[in-house]
Amino acid sequence: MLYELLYGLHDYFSPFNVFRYITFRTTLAALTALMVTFIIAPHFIRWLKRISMTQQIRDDGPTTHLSKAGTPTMGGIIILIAITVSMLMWGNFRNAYIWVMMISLLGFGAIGFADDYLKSVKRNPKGMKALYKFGAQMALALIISIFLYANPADPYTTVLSVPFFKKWLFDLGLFYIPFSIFVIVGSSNAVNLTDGIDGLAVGLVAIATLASGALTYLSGHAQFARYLQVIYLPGTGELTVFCGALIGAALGFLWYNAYPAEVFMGDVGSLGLGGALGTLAVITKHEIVLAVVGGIFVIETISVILQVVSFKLTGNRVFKMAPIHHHFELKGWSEPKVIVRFWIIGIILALFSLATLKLR
Ligand code: 57M
Repeated sequence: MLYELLYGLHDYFSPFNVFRYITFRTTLAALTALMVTFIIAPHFIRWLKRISMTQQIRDDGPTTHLSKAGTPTMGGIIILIAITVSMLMWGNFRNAYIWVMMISLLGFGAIGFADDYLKSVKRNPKGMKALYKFGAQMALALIISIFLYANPADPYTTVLSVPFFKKWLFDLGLFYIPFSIFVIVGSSNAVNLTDGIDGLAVGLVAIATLASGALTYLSGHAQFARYLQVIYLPGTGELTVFCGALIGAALGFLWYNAYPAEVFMGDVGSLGLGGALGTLAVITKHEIVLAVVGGIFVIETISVILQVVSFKLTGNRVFKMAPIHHHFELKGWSEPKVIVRFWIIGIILALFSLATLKLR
């Protein structure tokens, strides 16, 4: 809204012309989300404690986690508020992609909120029935995918691009819809699984969004897209502003979620952020690149699948505990060491994903 007002005044005050630039608004969006997080987080954390919205710690996890009992959870609401306020100020809501991203972020966040509410308020350790939770995620991803599939503005809607192989463009046709659902729901749950030690998930989301934001800006910019020979997607460049808001909110939340965490984001945060990252990848045609940028999320998910399948088939565990961050905790790595080393790998994967732009 502020963007519309200020840019609309550029006829009378020419410096306001700067508000048309995505890079300028992305910076403002990041700083605004960061500031909003710093303003509301202390009060929100105190409120969560006051209403005993605290985490139940499972007794079958690493013993070091037992001391986390009583940590406030559902802090992801702070992230969603910060991003929403920032986007209302600096986002261009005449762009349909902005609406899709906000519906994805808040829709998956609402599903996570319902699960957290049942666990933390109703004291139901199982939370939402897995079938209902997964069904709700699939339904939301289906709505998003059908909207994008039917999107008349995007000539490449059903085309899958492959990193390094510029000429490889697969038109998925109607299969685009189940593929997109897989990417969006998979991404949402991968972040959810990863959010098991202090700051790990939100730090990796900030790193992945920084790289995805750069890719989004370039593929939404006609000249850059042509030079780098990536698919040019008119209108998607505006999503860079959303990435800025997300990074700002994630870094702000990390200030409080860093070890030892004062607050956990809850499923409201992890499902919302993961759903948004997956939706961004589908809109910008960087689905496979997302698997590289978010490589730790993929590794965490694969570790769970391997563990559960191995345990069910043979009764033996592949890891000391899944997801894999717990495996290293049980190997004796301190929690901060696991977190920082996973972040380092996340940064390396993000840099590698940016290299795919040139290595084609
Ligand atoms: C999401 N949630 C954390 C917090 C956070 C199939 C199985 C692998 C599923 C998986 C699972 O339940 N995943 C759910 C992970 C939980 O964090 C809460 O959940 C939100 C995110 N969704 O925001 O509210 C615990 O994680 C710790 N935590 C931190 N710092 C943070 O910043 O320390 C979270 C955020 C919190 C806190 O202890 O309570 C979670 O782990 O539940 N299950 C597991 O991950 C469990 N693994 C497991 O069962 N492995 C078995 C299976 C695969 C056969 C095995 O390896 O043998 C582990 N998680 C826990 N205890 N807590 C181990 C048991």
